[in-house]
Amino acid sequence: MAGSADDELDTPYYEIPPTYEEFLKNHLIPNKPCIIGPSFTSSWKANKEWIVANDTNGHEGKQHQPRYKPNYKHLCQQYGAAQGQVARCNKRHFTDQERTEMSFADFCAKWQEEDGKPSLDYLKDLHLQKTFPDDEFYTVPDLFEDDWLNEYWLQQKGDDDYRFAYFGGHTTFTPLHADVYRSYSWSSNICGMKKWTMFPPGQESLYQDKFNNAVYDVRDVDSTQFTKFDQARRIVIYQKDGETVFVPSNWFHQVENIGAAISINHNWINASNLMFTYASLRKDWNDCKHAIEDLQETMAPMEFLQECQNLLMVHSGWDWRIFLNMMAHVVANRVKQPNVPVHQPDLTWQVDRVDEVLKQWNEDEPRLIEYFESNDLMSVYTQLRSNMNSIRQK
Ligand SMILES: O=C(O)CCC(=O)C(=O)O
Ligand SMILES: [Fe+2]
Repeated sequence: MAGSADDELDTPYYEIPPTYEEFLKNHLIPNKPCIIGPSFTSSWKANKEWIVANDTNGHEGKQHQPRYKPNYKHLCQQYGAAQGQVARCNKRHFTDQERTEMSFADFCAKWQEEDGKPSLDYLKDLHLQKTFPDDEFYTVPDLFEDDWLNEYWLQQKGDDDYRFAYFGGHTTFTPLHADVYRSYSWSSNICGMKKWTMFPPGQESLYQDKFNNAVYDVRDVDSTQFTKFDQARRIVIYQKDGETVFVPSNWFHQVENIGAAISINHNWINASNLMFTYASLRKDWNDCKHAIEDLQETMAPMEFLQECQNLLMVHSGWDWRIFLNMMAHVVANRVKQPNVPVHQPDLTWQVDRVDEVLKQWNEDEPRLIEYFESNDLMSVYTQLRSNMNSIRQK
C-alpha cells in the first residue's frame, strides 16, 4: 500500500549523498526525513580541528559510543569570546528550559571538567558563524543551499540569522518541539551522538492537549494529561559522529545527546515548505486576534489589524511584513540572479508555490491589500507580482 504508516517510518540512510534531484523529490517536497553519512561533511574544518578520538577503553561493545569527543582546548582558545545561552536541562521554563547568558569560555571550562559524564548544561542556538564571519569552520552543503530564510536575513545587514552551533554534555537534551516558523532544519553532528525522536505531522492531538500544550519530554509523559500519547507513530534515529539529519517541516522532535556532543545546524525555508511557514504564521495570527478580540469593537478595522500585527511580532518574533519582504526579496534576487543557489527547483515551479501562498493569504485575510496599502507594503507586493510575471515569461 502506497504511503502506509510503515513506509513513512522507514528513514533512508545515504552513505553517498543523494543528488539534489533525488533530495528534492524524495525529501523536500514530500517532507520526509533522511540521514546522510559522514562523507557529506568530512571536508569541514570543524570535523578536523574541533574533535579528538574518544577513549573507548572500557566501553567496548557498548552500543552507543561516540567515536569522537570535543577538542576542548582548541575550541576554548578559538571561540572563548562568543556569548550564548546555556540551557539548564533539569529546569523547565514553560515549553522550554531555563537559560542563562554565558561566555563560551565559561561554558567550556565546565564542559571539559565533565568530559562526557552526565551533565545539565547545554549551550544552544549559538550564532557562531555570525560571531566569527571569517572563520570557515563549515560550508553549507549544496543540498541545503536554497535557503530563503538566511538569504533574506543575511542581506538585512546581519540583523539575525538561523545558523547555529550546539555544544552539550552527555544526557543534555532539547524538549519536544516543532521548529520556528515550521521551517526545515538540517543538523550535522561533529562529535557525540544524538537520539532523535520524531513524529510525522497529522497526529498532533496525541501529543498536544486541548490548550495546545505539547508533551515536554517524551521519556516522562503524564498519561492523565496525554491519554493517547502511546499511540503516536514515531521514528527513532541514533545520529552518529559526522552524520547529518534532515528534519522536515512541522515534524515534532526531541533530541537527546549521548556523550559530549557538538552539532551545526540551520533552519531554512524555501518554495517547498513556504506554505507550512504561512500556515504557522496564520495560526499565530489567529491566536493573537483571539487574545485581543474584546478590543475589536472599539477600533477601526485597520487599527485592529495593526494591533494584532504588533502582538504577532512580540509573540512570534515575525510578522506579515517580514514574511512578504522575504518572498519579495528572494524572488527579486532570482530575477537579478546574483549568487543564486546552484541547486534549486525550476523557477516557474517556485513562483507557482509563492502564488499559492498569496492566494491563500488573500482568501484568509480579505483586507490584505488594504493592509499592505496602509503599511507602505504595496510597492513591495507589486514588485513581487511583477517579478513573478517576468520569471513566468522567460
Ligand atoms: O540538537 C538539538 O539539541 C536540537 C536540534 C533541533 O531541534 C533541530 O535541529 O531542529
Ligand atoms: Fe528543532
